[in-house]
Amino acid sequence: MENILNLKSEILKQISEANDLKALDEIRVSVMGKKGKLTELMKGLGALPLEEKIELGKSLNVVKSEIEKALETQKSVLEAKALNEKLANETIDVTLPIRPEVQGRIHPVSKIYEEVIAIFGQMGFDVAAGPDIEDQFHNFNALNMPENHPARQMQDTFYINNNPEAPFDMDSAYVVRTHTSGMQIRTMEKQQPPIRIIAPGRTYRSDWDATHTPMFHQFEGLVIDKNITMAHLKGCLYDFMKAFFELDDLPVRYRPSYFPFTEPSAEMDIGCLKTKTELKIGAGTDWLEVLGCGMVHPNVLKAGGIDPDEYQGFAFGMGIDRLAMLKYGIPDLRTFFESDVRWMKHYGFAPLDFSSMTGGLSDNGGLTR
Ligand code: 2NL
Repeated sequence: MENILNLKSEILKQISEANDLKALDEIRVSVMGKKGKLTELMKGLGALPLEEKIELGKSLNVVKSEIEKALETQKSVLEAKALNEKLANETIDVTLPIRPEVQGRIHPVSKIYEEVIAIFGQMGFDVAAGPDIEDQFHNFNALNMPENHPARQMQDTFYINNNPEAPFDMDSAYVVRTHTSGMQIRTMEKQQPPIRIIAPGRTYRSDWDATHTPMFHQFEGLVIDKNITMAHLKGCLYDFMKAFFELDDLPVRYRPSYFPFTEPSAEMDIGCLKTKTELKIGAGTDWLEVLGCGMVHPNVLKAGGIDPDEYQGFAFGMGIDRLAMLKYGIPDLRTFFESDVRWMKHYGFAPLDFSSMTGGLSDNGGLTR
């Protein structure tokens, strides 16, 4: 009996001295756990004579509930203490500035891509989509470029070996598209006029210098209806150039040219001033070639399933990368695709700054480029 009372006061002392919840739980286990001191004593009761068993059992139960109560009390004391410590230490200074987020940048090509779509979207053009890997009909034949056409030669076009098991067959091979025209042919196949689309996307040619990369971006446009003329072509492209370069008064001229898929064909120049170090668009006496265009060749209409005696239209094509180089004064095209973050920091645009005709095409959300 004496022992039990000693043990009790010893345990109660330990409990009151426990500093944290972990220590308290260790005490609980050492007393009430499977091999705990009190548990062992309870187990020992079985071996005692009845009288003693009853008396000792009673006292042990009293001691046990006292200890349980003490554990419970100390537990809430320690929990309150832990919470108070947390509240005291973990203060939040709401006046601190937010941590700087790592912010991505919009690539100049993506920026121009959006701008071009915004301008032509405003003029009522749809945006076509199509595969990067084309069959030769959609990339060449339908565009009035027969089998022996020089542009089909291996040195310009990337041919795809469809079947590595068989010897390479140039005639049936697929190509990675050398222009986006295949999309326009596919649109004609699906849809009768009126057609008013632009076809932007990646294009591929085997070429590598300061103004040529093997992958580059292009957009082409196609307008077909019953009475579309060269006057529509001129008005449409003039409006586009003024919107794109954000100039109300932009000198333009059209020079006769040749493309297999248009007749007549022309190249469009815009007025500019070229100095040794600078290119200023919209002023001066120099000319800069910006795109190719023309009236769609009857053979191309036929290949797309459109009757050239009933319909006619114009088409144009230009390089998106070249436009970006011109608009932002970036000298080497190869740097566009090197994925250098320093380059992106310098030439890239603030994210979430979408190009729109109302919001300002080249507005940069108040952030520097
Ligand atoms: C250039 C010239 C051009 C076209 C592309 C075209 C497409 C169809 C029918 C007729 Cl489906 N023409 N595209 C027409 C004229 C010029 O591109 O210098 N591109 C970078």
